[in-house]
Amino acid sequence: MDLKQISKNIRKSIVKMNAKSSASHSGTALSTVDILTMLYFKVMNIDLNNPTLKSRDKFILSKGHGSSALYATLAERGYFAKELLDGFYVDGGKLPGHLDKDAVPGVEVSSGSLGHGLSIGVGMALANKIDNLNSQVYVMCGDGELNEGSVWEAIMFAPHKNLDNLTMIVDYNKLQGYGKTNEVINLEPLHEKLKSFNWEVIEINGHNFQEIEEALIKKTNKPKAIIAHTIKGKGVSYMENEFIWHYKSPSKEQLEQAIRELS
Ligand SMILES: Cc1ncc(C[n+]2csc(CCOP(=O)(O)OP(=O)(O)O)c2C)c(N)n1
Repeated sequence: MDLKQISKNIRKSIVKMNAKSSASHSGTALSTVDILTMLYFKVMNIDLNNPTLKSRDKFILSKGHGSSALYATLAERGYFAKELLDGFYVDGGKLPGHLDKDAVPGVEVSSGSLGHGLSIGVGMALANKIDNLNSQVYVMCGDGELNEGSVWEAIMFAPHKNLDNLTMIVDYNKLQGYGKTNEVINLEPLHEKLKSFNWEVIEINGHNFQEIEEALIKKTNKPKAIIAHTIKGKGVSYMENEFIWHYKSPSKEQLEQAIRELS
């Protein structure tokens, strides 16, 4: 399986979807892609013949405004037909702008209001323990999302319940909705903070497949936090690290350039 090719396909779908619907959040979606690719194509225990099997691993995209990335990944993996991606965020379409678990196959949790995904993941991981299920729960949060106090309640609770079946991935792209994360509310020293809350903390380059895989499969006896250093807009030169692509939608010419670069 060529993970590099898969992630390129997903990135192409994302820019097409956002261009077609004039939607925001292209940069948001693009920073997550290599991690989503590794989860859905190599690491997670999922069965497309039985996608709601109780013992499946679960992924929650808590930064639900990056929905186009999860939809594109689920379609690439075969949860639904790729044609459905044309109905992203448009009248009559089947894929809502923010994630809705009741509308789209494979979406585990509705999100978009930031700050809730980790608490839901904690609940799922705790339920797996109670049910003696050997399943993993993965939650991806944005760095700006970590400004929400509710996230830190979940960060306190997970080690209290020894949730070694829970992984939080921080998509640390250093930008958020209104500026740079270190200027809005600085998270640093994030590694030390999470460690002091009794999490196992691993820092990686969130675009390096080997580092992503090693971090995801590493067994720990505590909840695991992966601080993934990423680039907002990764893969499309004019979007990389450019704050404005939190909001802008690619024009026809910009879409063509993006597709050329990703081909
Ligand atoms: C509770 C809540 N408050 C505010 C917003 C508006 N909002 C949407 S995206 C965003 C910034 C998120 O930044 P980050 O988590 O770093 O995600 P990124 O897009 O940079 O990956 C904000 C504040 C929201 N969706 N939910």
